[in-house]
Amino acid sequence: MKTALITGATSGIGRSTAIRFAKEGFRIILCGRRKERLEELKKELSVETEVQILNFDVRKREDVFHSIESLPGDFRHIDILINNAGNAHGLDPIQSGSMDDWDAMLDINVKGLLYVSKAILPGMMERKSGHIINIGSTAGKEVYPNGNVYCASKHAVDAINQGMRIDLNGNGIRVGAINPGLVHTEFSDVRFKGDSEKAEKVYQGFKALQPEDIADIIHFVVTRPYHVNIADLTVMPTAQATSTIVSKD
Ligand code: NDP
Ligand code: 8X3
Repeated sequence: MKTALITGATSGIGRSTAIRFAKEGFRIILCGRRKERLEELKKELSVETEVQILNFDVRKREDVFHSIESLPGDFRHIDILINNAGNAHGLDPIQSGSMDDWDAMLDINVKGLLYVSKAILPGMMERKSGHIINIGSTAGKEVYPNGNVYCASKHAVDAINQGMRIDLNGNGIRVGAINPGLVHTEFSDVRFKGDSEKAEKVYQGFKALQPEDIADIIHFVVTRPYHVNIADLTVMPTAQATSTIVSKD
């Protein structure tokens, strides 16, 4: 039975991936800050598989390491790491952007991903096997108006994904990124700080990707034969051509 650790499992893409992995018989470690949601999901998925929860903020280095070191028995042998935790905070021109938003995006999307990877890599190196999937974004492939620092954080994920693959080459560890376009999750609620009307508008007038669509792709990627590494995959709704070109009713 393979063990997968999923960051950002309380919502959206991470939650759907956990549900899909449980159905497919993976042992799962659910991570996130919202403890109640983790406990609820653990209860739901424990019917199908073995589940552990780790309640930490990816920004807090020591908590990341303590949490991962606290894992019991078979859960310590992590085969698959889904680096998914992250969000956009704000959608403002650079000249009026909030520095707190900038800190949040760089600390969570970039440094948080690095801390979690650093805590898990020694085990993968020792076993000479493992699979790391970094959730990037189309925002890591192009820059759109007012996306500035979020786009920078996802361009960093793109660079880290390539860097990891280069540096880990020869160690039997697969590294790849999945870069989604518009996915209907809590992403825009977070970006617009709870303004649900604004958030819902983002997904109106076209069929956005659903978190289950990304979970399906993640499942496909991790179930390829071991010599096959999907290095970089971009997926958009059919209605989307670029970050700014979306065909709406
Ligand atoms: P959601 O807001 O639905 O989920 C975000 C998840 O990240 C939550 O589980 C949240 O958990 C977790 N998270 C956020 N901050 C922290 C933190 N400081 N420490 C630990 N966990 C944290 O959004 P999505 O599912 O859409 O986003 C998941 C990933 O997909 C992100 O990296 C995002 O950038 C990326 N993405 C999303 C797209 C979209 O259109 N939705 C498109 C392209 C990429 P909690 O708050 O409980 O800690
Ligand atoms: C999320 C997609 O277009 O809002 O990464 O940046 S977008």
